Amino acid sequence: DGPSVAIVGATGAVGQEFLRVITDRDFPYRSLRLLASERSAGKRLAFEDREYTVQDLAAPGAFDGVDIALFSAGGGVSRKYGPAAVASGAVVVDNSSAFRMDPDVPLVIPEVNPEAMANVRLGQGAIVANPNCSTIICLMAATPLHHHAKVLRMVVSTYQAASGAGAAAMEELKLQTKEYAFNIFSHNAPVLENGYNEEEMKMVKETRKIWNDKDVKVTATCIRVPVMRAHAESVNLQFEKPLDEDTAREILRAAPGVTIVDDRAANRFPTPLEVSDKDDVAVGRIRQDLSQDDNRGLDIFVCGDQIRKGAALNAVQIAEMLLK
Ligand code: A2P
Ligand code: 11C
Repeated sequence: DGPSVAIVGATGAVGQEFLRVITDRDFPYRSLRLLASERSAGKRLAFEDREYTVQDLAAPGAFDGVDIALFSAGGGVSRKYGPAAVASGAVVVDNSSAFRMDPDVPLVIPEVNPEAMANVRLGQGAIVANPNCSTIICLMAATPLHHHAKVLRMVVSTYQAASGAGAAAMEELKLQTKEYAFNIFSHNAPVLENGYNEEEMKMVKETRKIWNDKDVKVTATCIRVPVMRAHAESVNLQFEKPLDEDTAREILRAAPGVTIVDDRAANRFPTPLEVSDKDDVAVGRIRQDLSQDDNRGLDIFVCGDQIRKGAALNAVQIAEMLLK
């Protein structure tokens, strides 16, 4: 029982994680179709006591009978094949940036803005966009604080894992660790006219859309570090109302999908390694920002698994909402 599911980009880093998350969460499905490029067509993949043959996404009828299509094969693939999946009646949960800023497409973090999906129904073709991983990981921790004291301005600095650039980049990090180990570099996304790179601008624009707040000020600096699969982010928040750090800690303790790791005495705080393969985003270094008056600022440090909550888990949670 359950929906008929297709995974587009099934051979990739996120595609493979979709499968693990489906198993871990016992996501119900009637049938499963694994789609990738013609390079992988014919490849056999074992999953949950069955063997599947990877099919060519470009073959006719790739989406016939599909209820939910989880896309993670890059923006170009989503733009090219997403509309065909929608036309055949599927709800596309798209992990790429292709449709995120389209005003008709909900951009959803289930713990943050589930209401954005109110008009999406299984059986009526539609696209739901998964935000960028850095945005998801940041907003998992920042949103509960925002709801309490209203963020006016947010300054983010990221330390991003290789996984965000795909399976090939993870392999490259393994092979070339000697070169990467003693260095970090500015995120590989193209740099725009205003000096920001695309990854940084995603954080700015997606936060405004997800919070439905066109006035919130956001700035970001995105850096790639030699870490395999979890992003770390330093987040500075400026609030409209005062928020003391003890209250912030209580709010975060109650926040779904968030774990506090904040042991000052033992100098134990979130690390990318510890959150790898975990669902929750870890938050620590929770402290009042000294540079702001009247408890109107906080600094926090968050880590989250880029492939999991930053991509596959968030998308499967969106799919679960469709089943309710
Ligand atoms: P393939 O393995 O056949 O190249 P990653 O993000 O880890 O690099 O993975 C990218 C995923 O997207 C892979 O599953 C890859 O399939 C798939 N993909 C890339 N380009 C295309 C394409 N033109 N058509 C279908 N799938 C594609
Ligand atoms: C990274 N955030 O870590 C990127 C990867 O818009 O979904 C995913 C890009 C996106 O490099």
